[in-house]
Amino acid sequence: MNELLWFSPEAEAARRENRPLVALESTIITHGMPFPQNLEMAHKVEQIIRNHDVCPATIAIMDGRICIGLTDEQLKRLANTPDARKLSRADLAECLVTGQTGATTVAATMICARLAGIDVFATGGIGGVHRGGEQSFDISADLQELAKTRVTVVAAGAKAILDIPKTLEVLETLGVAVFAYGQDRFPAFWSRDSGLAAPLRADDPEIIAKAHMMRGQLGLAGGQLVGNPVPEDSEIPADVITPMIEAALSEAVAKQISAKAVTPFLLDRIFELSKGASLATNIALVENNAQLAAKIARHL
Ligand code: PSU
Ligand code: MN
Repeated sequence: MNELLWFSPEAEAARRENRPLVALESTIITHGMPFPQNLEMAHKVEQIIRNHDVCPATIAIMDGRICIGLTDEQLKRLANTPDARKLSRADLAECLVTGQTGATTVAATMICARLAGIDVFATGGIGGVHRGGEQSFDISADLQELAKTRVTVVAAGAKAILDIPKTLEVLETLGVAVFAYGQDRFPAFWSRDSGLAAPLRADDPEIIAKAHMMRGQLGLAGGQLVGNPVPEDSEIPADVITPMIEAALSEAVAKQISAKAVTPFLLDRIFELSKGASLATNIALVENNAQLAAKIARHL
């Protein structure tokens, strides 16, 4: 395993000094945002975590190894690799063996964070049950991973491109702890309110950290999902974003987009349809999630 896991100098130093780390995913960089905003976002989010005296560790597969933390050069290279693989549990091993460059989704980032002993992970939004999932069976492997791997994931909820009620039902079935942070309702990525009650509410990062450790003590597999609402001044009202989501979804059906391509296609179309407004919100909420993840990590 030591040969497979590569720690950036910064992450290595944090480990040696027993300082907390927060994992960050890389699919958001390669498949979630256009260049150069993706690189700017990645740098900014890492800096936010450092400002809390916590070490950021962006995770990706490069040069046949699992990189826990990326140097500036590696981050730049990844943000400029448009054909990087989008990796989940199913294809992580094959990518390592073939030596390709791979970006990790929520699921793959959780696996790698666990291997590296990192408990907290910040991202934008998680994958979930797609609309029409009862027909297509398109359910993100992120949900299964939350059931299996003990990492606390801070996200702004699930996007309304998904079926949020079904996503919450599946998470409940799988025994995943799902919190809303600071409010009763589960957030919906661009908007603060999905209209659905969150199963759990947390107002204090320390409780989230303690619940994470208690799951470990109880021997419960699986992690926690913390839905952190986007800051009010960056929110896109539901009535503005909904028609764009509907348009993107119809296009995806017409073009018969399937499997791994669905989420990147929808994100890209909504970015275009909103003339970039969706991206500004996306960046603001990832920054907000990085703050909360750093606070949770400090309590662990
Ligand atoms: N949702 C977002 N932004 C993202 C993703 C999801 O709002 O960038 C990415 C994450 O990496 C997530 C993945 O783990 O898409 C889910 O893909 P799929 O739906 O194919 O499982
Ligand atoms: Mn899918």
